[in-house]
Amino acid sequence: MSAIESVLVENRVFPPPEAAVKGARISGMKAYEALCAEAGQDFEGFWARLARENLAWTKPFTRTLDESNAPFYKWFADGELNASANCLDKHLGTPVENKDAIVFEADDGAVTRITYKQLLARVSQFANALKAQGVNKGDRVIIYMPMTIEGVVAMQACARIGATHSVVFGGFSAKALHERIIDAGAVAVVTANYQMRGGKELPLKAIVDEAIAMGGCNTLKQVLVYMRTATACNMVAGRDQTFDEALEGQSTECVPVPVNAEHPLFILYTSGSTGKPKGVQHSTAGYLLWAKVTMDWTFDIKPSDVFWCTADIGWVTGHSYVAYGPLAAGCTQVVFEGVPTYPNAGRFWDMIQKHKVTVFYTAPTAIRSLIKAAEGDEKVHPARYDLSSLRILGSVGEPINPEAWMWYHKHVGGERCPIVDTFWQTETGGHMITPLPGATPLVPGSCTLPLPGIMAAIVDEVGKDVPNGSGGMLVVKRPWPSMIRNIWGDPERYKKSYFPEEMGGTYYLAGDGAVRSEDRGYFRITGRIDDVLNVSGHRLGTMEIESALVSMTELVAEAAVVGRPDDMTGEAVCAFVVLKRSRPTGEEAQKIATQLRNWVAKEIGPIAKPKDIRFGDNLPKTRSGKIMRRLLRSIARGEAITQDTSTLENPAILEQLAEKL
Ligand code: 6R9
Repeated sequence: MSAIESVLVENRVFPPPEAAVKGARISGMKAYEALCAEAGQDFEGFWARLARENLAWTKPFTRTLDESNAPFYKWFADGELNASANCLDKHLGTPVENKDAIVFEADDGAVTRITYKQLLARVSQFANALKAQGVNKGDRVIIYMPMTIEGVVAMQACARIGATHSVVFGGFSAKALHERIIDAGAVAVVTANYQMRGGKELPLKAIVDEAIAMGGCNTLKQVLVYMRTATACNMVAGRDQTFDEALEGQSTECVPVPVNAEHPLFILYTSGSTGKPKGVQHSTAGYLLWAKVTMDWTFDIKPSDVFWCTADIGWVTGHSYVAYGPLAAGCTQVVFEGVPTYPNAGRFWDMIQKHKVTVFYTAPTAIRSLIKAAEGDEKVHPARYDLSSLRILGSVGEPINPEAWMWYHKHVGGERCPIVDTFWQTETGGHMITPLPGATPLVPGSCTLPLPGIMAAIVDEVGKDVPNGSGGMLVVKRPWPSMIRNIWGDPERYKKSYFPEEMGGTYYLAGDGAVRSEDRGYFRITGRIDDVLNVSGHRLGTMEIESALVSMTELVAEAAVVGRPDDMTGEAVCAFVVLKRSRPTGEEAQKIATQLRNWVAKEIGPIAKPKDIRFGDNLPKTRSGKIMRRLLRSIARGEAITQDTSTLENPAILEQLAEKL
């Protein structure tokens, strides 16, 4: 049975264990329903209450929601605050100040701890260093860092002085970095000499140099380099400084700069359905509010918790649930530099045991690969570790198939930990649809119900609700504080991408298909409805990969990229390629495929490498020259073509493309 089929017939229900309900911040479905009712009756009052209770304001807001220029919504717009002060300073003088904020485990297993008070000093000192480099409120700073305490420090330091950060995932290529430096108009890049992953030392600074050498980074003045390893790297005099040089003589005190609630805290680039990545712009107050509240609600965070989110700070999950949420919530969190399979596939279980992790949040793709490893080698099976500290498990990034859910529940959670399958996106800032650990009965493979205040629905093309049991498009009918505010520098694209006119222009369109169950009204995400793939929880635009392939101008004439289901990575990238030379076969085809894969890795990053590559003399096209992608999707899945091919100009091509390398 395929994953999708088994979800359709899923009828197992797991009510929250009594121990999870008792003492939960949202205890029982009645408590959840009461919050939903509060939001339903007085929408603005509900959000205003949360914003007053959960954030420290230097200037209180008087107006909650401004819809006068929809869909450019403003929240708490006349209020002022500082995000870093809300994560660090607010704990001063409380029992939190001397507890560990971060327990950092390096790739090689070395552990470093830092208390809230020490972290505040580090962030303040780095903020002063940024100021000394001429970085001002409103400036953009690119952060291209490994998973380290320093990565979090850099983000918090930007927030402290009101600079807008844009973190670029350390696995992205020089070209991707170059594009983001220019689009954001960054004044500084914060990076490291190298990063350590799976025992290997991988360059970062060299990639920054390569990106800058591509030219056009006219706004960029400074590069700050964290020396993660002892290996020297190229330093450009007058432009580059090590952290030690930049921090030298800087005070460990820095008054946080109050910013307007709507001030852009960060820009994070993500794939859309066209070739150019979208710079998703987030606010300060609304964003931070939801990062904090979802820590409390979804993860039921208590002062005694040890929270571990395995996401990299290069993704939105690493923003909301590493760099901001856990600190705003005042818990201890684990930050991990390495990979789940080094030195062996028991690494996660070993770390949970060692650090007594209580709330663990990871991605289905990691779970699936660890299941496979555990089935092949009993030594890395979670049963070999003491995971009794765990009380809540989380999943994010892609749909979790019920088989993986059941394994996670049984072997990691010991059948006692609720699993929160959190649906959300870069654009939503924080969780949208998710179970609550002390309230929601769980159904494997379903993200269940929207959080209070999130007016999610499933509609047809014109925005009309579809009945439960029928598939449609996932929308959010009312704005919410942590929503995307703009696409950096492209308000038209913001409107066009997310607020379709046909639906009235104010519904937020998530870009995912979904269906609600007939019995409980539970949401299940069925996958993207646009040309975006989800590979191992990472969003990739098919157009981005196509443009990377055709930019190999010597070799490639034309390329079309589609996705197909994959047991391990959720979806896999399949590229259909027409070369400028004759169609290769056999060993030669293999060689060219490798060349193309390496090129894509260089242009975008290794995560975008096509798994399947097929060569054709041409692509299936209509008489008007349009590529028929639905046919390519069937071929990629290895399905027989049942669609109407009468408009196809060159039907013979289908057989050729169906040939595997
Ligand atoms: C947080 C994050 C967003 C896309 C989203 C959807 C998929 C995320 C999911 C899920 C099913 C879940 N997605 N969580 N699908 N169940 N629990 O992943 O952000 O990288 O922007 O990806 O991921 O397709 O639209 P982002």
